[in-house]
Amino acid sequence: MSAQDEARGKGLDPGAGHPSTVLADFDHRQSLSLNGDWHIIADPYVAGLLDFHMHVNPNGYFNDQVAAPGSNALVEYSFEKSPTIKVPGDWNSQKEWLRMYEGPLWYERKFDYTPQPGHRAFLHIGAANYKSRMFLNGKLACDHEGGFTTFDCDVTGIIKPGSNDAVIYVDDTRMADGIPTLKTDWYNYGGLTRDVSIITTPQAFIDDFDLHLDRATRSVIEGYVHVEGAQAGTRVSVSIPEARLTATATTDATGKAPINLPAKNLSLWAPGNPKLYKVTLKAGNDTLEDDMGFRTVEVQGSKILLNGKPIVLHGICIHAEAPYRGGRVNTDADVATLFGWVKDLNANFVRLAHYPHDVRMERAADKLGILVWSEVPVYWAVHFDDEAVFQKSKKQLTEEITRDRDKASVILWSIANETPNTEARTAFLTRSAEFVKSFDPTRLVTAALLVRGEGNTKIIDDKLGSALDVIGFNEYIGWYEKTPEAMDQITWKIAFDKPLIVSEFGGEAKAGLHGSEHERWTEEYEANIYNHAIAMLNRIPQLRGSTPWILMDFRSPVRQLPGIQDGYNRKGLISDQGEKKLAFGVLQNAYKTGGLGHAD
Ligand code: GCB
Repeated sequence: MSAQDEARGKGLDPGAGHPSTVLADFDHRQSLSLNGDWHIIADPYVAGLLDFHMHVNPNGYFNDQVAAPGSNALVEYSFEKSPTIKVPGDWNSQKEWLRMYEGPLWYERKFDYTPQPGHRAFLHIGAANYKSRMFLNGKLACDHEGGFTTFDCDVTGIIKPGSNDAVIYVDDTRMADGIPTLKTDWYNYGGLTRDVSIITTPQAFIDDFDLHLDRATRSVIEGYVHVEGAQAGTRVSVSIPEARLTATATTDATGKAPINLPAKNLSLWAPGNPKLYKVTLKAGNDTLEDDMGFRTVEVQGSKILLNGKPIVLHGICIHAEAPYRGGRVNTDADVATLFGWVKDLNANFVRLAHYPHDVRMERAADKLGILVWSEVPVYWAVHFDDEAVFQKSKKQLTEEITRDRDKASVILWSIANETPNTEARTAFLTRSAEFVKSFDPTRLVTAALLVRGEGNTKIIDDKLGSALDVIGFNEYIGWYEKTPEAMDQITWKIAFDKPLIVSEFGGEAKAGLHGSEHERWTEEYEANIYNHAIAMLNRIPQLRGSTPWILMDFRSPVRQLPGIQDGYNRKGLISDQGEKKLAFGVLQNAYKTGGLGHAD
């Protein structure tokens, strides 16, 4: 049990805290940035929350007390006198003494705010890894679990004119029953790793919407607009001025207004034509703008159709690891570097592994015409037999989809990566797939599966495949088994008439280390794996896409080999310092010549 659970058990503010929400299209809302310096107190013994008998301490750090000058009050902490770190940013990369720290840590800052009459205010958190509690002016605004999804806390009732005091408790203790669980092959960067802001909305406002092109005719934009706090019968409009289109509707008792907008002559979004329209949504006093592309994606037999035409996905996996500086991707510059490399690779697709990334990634993909596989960190051996864990995964999927269903680039929701083939796992993930299909029926559901082998035959028959639209599979022949040359003898047996994406393959190389193509860790060895893998994978007729592992080297505590790994997984095509390895050129060339996968 974590300290947070302990505190919850002891009833910290019972009933006072409320759950977070996710505001669709939050990045087009009026906002006050709270990025910048925040005071921090690392609190491994949770002194800021619990007293010596583990009862909630009513004078916890969330009160942000200051002993008045000259007073004799006992206050055993001071945010004011504590060091600061930057938000957004994990704590590990910013202070040497926090490099390996995993546990609770408090953030504090003050800000001025002028509430607007008739408006609501939300504390927006781009990501807080892993559990967090948001306090404003000493009151609990909301709590949240999940380190990579974006969320918003309604602070309308507690924000005040003038100076406000925000205190945020973030605990990145890895949890057996968390998502992800205790073990991952990535670094557990703790803290407020993405933007933090205050978002202002009208009292009744558009909090969620789904507007997509219908698959059957590609000439109607259908979906809904949801208005939070609306009275039934509130008028809603959706317009696309450039295409001279407008639809109106009214909300029902739940605040939902169905949209059906005939839209015959839209220029359809696709790689090569990343056309975005300005879309204006109105409801009562609220106006929200978005930049949206319109396209369809579907499966026909073993093909993937984009706007009705078969497509081959030339992709690459990306972790949210910031190039050159480490830590998490959270700036426009990070995103520009990563997508610059993706373009250079001649790719049209990315797998954003293994968790939801900063929204800047999907926004950039929308603009650049790059298709996206988006994933939740149901990774390896999460506790599939625990209903509470299923509910956590469902919540993360809900948050991820609510945030990104307005992005044309996102075509695949991935519900898991490399999970053990057990009955409990299959039941859990079949439910996840069903949930995603009902929550967003316009996109495709996938997962990265493991492959089994019998001699030189590789078999993809994991039962979970039945629940998926597109089957992802990871294979590491030449690295974790056999030799690169052994791939020449491999044949494939696929149990499903469905599209396949090879969601990972590769091997490690230290940038600048050269030698024979048979010598592990050299650039030549990694390139050799790519050469043989491309030839082998092309023998799978229904291979519709590829996302080799991985664009850039990334930090991982399970990669210890001194002089080579030094705490990094070196399977990047590019080092964390931007050096391209030989394998980059191999894949770049394959993608240029259309030489990996088949559209039909
Ligand atoms: C995998 C995992 C990925 C690892 C990679 C590796 O199969 O999905 O997260 O980093 O292998 O390098 O072993």
